[in-house]
Amino acid sequence: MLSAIWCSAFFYFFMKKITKNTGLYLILDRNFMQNFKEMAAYAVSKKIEFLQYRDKISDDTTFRRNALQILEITYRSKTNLILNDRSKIAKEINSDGVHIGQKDESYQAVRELLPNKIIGISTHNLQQALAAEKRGADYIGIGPIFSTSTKEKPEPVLGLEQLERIASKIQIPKVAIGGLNMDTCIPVLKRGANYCAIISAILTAKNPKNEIDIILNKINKLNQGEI
Ligand code: TZP
Ligand code: MG
Repeated sequence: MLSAIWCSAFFYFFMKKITKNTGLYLILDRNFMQNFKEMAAYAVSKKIEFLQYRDKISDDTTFRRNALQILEITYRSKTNLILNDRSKIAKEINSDGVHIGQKDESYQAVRELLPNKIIGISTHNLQQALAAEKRGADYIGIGPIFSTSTKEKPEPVLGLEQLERIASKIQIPKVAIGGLNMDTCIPVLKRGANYCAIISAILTAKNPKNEIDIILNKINKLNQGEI
């Protein structure tokens, strides 16, 4: 009995949690890069709360290898490693969570597989957002906020007003996505999102680390009420 309590306390201590502060949610997308280690290490050094590995092209073996390389860097840190889809690999390697879309594996199946992990669900309208919250998602993605060429066949653009309307009715953390960059991230956070998820604006920047620094500085200023 006592050892069971110690065991749960141990896991509770090491389980990562979402702070629901405002922040950056960096997505390392295989289409834009092959060497993830440097960016993962930078994300950890900057205490970025979410790092997602998104890979629509690799087979499971390559996906697992890349995800493990990133996990080796994030697992002792404050950075949560979220895998896009592939919940079985998330289970195998013990990542911090999984992100699923509306047409991916069912939330219920993923929750059964990963009862204590972070599960995020992409949503594209208020109805989907409310449904995701009710099912028990740990956070929702809301998007695309602005137009993006990163995602194939994106849903219609929501814009800031729709974002605000959806965000105001949802209690769990909200991750805005789609066309976000150093200029659009702050307006999105001001409209009620907790995190800006960014792919191309960072990964295609001449100096991705510098881009991250600029965005984090702006978020810091926002948190301090300076902007
Ligand atoms: N879901 C909605 S928009 C999007 C995803 C995965 C792509 C976002 O990429 P970018 O380059 O930050 O616009
Ligand atoms: Mg998906």
